[in-house]
Formats: sequence, C-alpha cells, structure tokens
Amino acid sequence: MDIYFPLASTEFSPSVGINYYSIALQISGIGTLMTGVNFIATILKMRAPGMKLMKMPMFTWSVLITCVIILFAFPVLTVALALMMFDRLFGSQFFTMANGGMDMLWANLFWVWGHPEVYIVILPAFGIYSEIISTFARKNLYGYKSMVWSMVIISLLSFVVWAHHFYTMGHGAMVNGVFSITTMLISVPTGVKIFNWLFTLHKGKIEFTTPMLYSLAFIPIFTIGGVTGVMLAMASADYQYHNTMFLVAHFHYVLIPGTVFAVIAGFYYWFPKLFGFRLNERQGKLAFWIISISFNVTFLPLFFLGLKGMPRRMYTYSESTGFGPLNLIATIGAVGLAIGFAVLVYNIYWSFRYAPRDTTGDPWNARTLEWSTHSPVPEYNFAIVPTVTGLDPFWEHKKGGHQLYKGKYEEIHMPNNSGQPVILGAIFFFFGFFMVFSWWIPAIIAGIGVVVLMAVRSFERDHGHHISVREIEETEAKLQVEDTDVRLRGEHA
Ligand SMILES: [Cu+2]
Repeated sequence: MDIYFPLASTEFSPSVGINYYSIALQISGIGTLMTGVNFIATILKMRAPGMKLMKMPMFTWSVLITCVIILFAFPVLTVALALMMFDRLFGSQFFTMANGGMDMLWANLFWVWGHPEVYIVILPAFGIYSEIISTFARKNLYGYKSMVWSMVIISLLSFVVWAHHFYTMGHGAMVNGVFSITTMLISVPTGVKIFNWLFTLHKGKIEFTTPMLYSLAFIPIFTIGGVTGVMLAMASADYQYHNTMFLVAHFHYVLIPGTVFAVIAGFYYWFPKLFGFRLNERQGKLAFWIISISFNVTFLPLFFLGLKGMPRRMYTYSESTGFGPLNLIATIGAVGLAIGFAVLVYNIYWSFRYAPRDTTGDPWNARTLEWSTHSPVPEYNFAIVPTVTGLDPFWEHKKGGHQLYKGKYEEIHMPNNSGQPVILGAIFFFFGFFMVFSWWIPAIIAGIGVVVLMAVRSFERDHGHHISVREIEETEAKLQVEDTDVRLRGEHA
C-alpha cells in the first residue's frame, strides 16, 4: 500500500485502505479549508479598536498568513483526492499507467498542496516563538515589519518549489534548475527571521522558563534542518541524497523543532490562560532536557547513515552493511523521547492536582492583550474592549504609559451555541464510512444529509445574544473575590 500512484491504484492496492485515505483526508481537508476562511474573516473584521494590521501580535500575523496559504493550497488537495477517489471507486484513469492516465500528475498535484502544507504547519510555530522569545527576553520583537514580510515572501515562494520532491523522476535539467533556485531562495526570508530572533535575545534579560527553553533550542536545531535543506535543494546533489536516511534526518530537524517543540512551548505558555495555573516548571524543564537531548540522539545519526547510503523506509538490513551501531544509537534516542513525553504527560496530571493557582491572569509578566484579562478567561474575554495604540499594548499599560480600558461596561454581543456542527460531523463520519466500503445506498442518504444540514446551518437566521451589563458586573466581581480568596489562602499555606 502506498499513497503514490501507480501503487495507490486498485491494481496494486486492492484493499479499501487507500479509499479510507482519500475520503478521510478529504473530509478533514474540508474542515481545514473552512477553518482558514473563518480565521481570515475573524482576523480581518473583529480586531480591537486601534489594532491596525501592523499592530497585531506576531502569532496572529502568522495565523493569518497560514490561512491564506490554506485557502490556495487545500483546493488542490481536494481535487487530487477527488480524482483519486474516482480512479479507485468509479474506474476512471486519471493516474493509471494505461489508457492515457499519468501517474506523475498525482505526484505534481499532491506536492503542489504538500509543500505549502510544510509552511502551513511551520508558520504558526514561528508566531508562537516570536511571542515567547520577546516575552522572556523582556524586549520588543526585533524587526517586526521584516518578520511580517518574510512570512509573506515565504508564503508566495512555498507555491513554486513543489517539484523538489521528485528531482530524480525525470523532468530534466531545466525544470530541476528552476525549482532548485526557488527552493534555495526560501532560506533567505527564513534566515531573516532567525536573525530577528537572535537580535531580540541580544542584551535581553533572558528568563529561562520552560516555553523559553524550547524556543531557544528551536533556533540551532532548526538551523541544522535548514542548512541540510539547502543541501537537498541542489538538484544535482540530490541524486546522491534522495531516498536516503539523510532526507529523513533533514525533515525531522525541520519539523520537530518547527512544530512539535512549538506546540509544547505554546502549550506551556498559554496553559495558565486556559486553566488558571501554570504547569510545574521543574518537571517541565526536566522533560525539556530529556526531549531535546533524545531528539538529537535519535536523528543526528540518520544524517550519517544517509550519507553512508542507507535507504529510507527500510525495516531490515544485513549486518554486513554496517548500519547497525548508528541505528542502535537512534533507537536509544527514541526510547529517551518516549520517556521525555511521559514526564510531560505526568506534569499535566501533577499540576492539575498540586500546582498553585494563578491569581493575576499574567503569570509570565507578558506583553500582549490576552494576559490582561482573567485566567481562565470568562466567556466574553474582555469586560471592556481594550483600546490599542501600539505594539505590545499590555506591556505599555503596565509601564503606565497607556490606558487599556476606557469607558464603562456595555452589553456584549455573543454568538449562540449550536449542536448542529456536531451532528454534521457525525453524519460526515457515516458518509465517509459507507464510501470507503462502497455501500452506495447508505452513502447517498448520508451525503444528502450532509448537504441538507449545511444548507440549514447556512440559511439559519441566528443573531446571537447579548450579555447584560449586570451579568458582566457580577462575573467580574466574583472573579475579583475569587482572586483575593486564593491569594489569602496562598499566604497562609
Ligand atoms: Cu517541499
């Protein structure tokens, strides 16, 4: 079973596995596309007064640009998967070797989506690191405008590099040359971002919290991933590296610091905003050291295995190849990673039981608006909509230079809750399930159900509801009292 044509065709993969692949990805792809539309509309239309685009937090910028990439990339995946489904379920010949089909058409469509997807997962991570690094260096983010522009340039370039995924599949020197250059160009805006983070750290009063440790480890590890990426970008050299463990090492050096570390860092950083208490820092730092060291023990040997000629996707090899010892080291690293993640999970359990509650709403002494409201955040977010005049408005407010909350409580307009998306999700599940097994009658019924429910939801006249001033006053008063209570108990404990 393979997701590439011709191996993905019914001829070579006769079981329903690939049906499942195409339909499950199709459904979750629609979800991603809808989320992209939603976030773009929210970011463009619902910012606080005074928050111009160039005053948004860098994380919000990264999400906006990511969603624009989603908007252009995911329809390609939708089409590719639909054609795949037609080939497998209805006997069409888009990607087959015979009857005018073209297997390379699949490779192209897949990676026209697939490479932008790399930036869809990495750009939000860049945003998370920007927030964390400026918070714990106690400085403004260096080069704000160049951070935004480099993400814009990355988003454009991400659409013109896809053929580097199959340099060796025979599209010739000219095409390889062009895609080689566009791919190497991406390292320029990425390098700008790396230097901006370094300049943000320069002469900062750095506080080594758990989220900051992951952000600091990201910089050198990701740089190794980036530099080996430039090596792979050279089409002629790629004839040597391709399909070896060198590639496997490269993309783990990009995507583990570029997404996994960022998700963990962001999780530690925003956890107190979600739940009202911080995760334990000692356990957090322990897990960090185990994970970051084990990561290198696991993946660094793969560079050398690749250069020695070990192909990827190999589950066994003869002892005479000499690949054994380095693979053993990598396996030890993988065990270390598992232990590190176990510590991380234990930390969540421990902190829920024993961690002291945060009473300030701002446990990190942070800079952006979300830290100026209570933790956990009340349903309306801010009792009074904050007024923004510059970057890092909460930091300016704390320094006393800027009044964040002007005026008095007013009614807050809220959307209503609805159970319909859950029901729609359930029907989608059954639709997908029936399609995978080609049970046509139930699939058609479920398909009609999906369309009908989408129409019902779209044409619903739901104007939401308002939270009254009294309710806001009561909630705020209660949160203040709770804050004081916890503080008193904390002092006596
Ligand atoms: Cu790529």
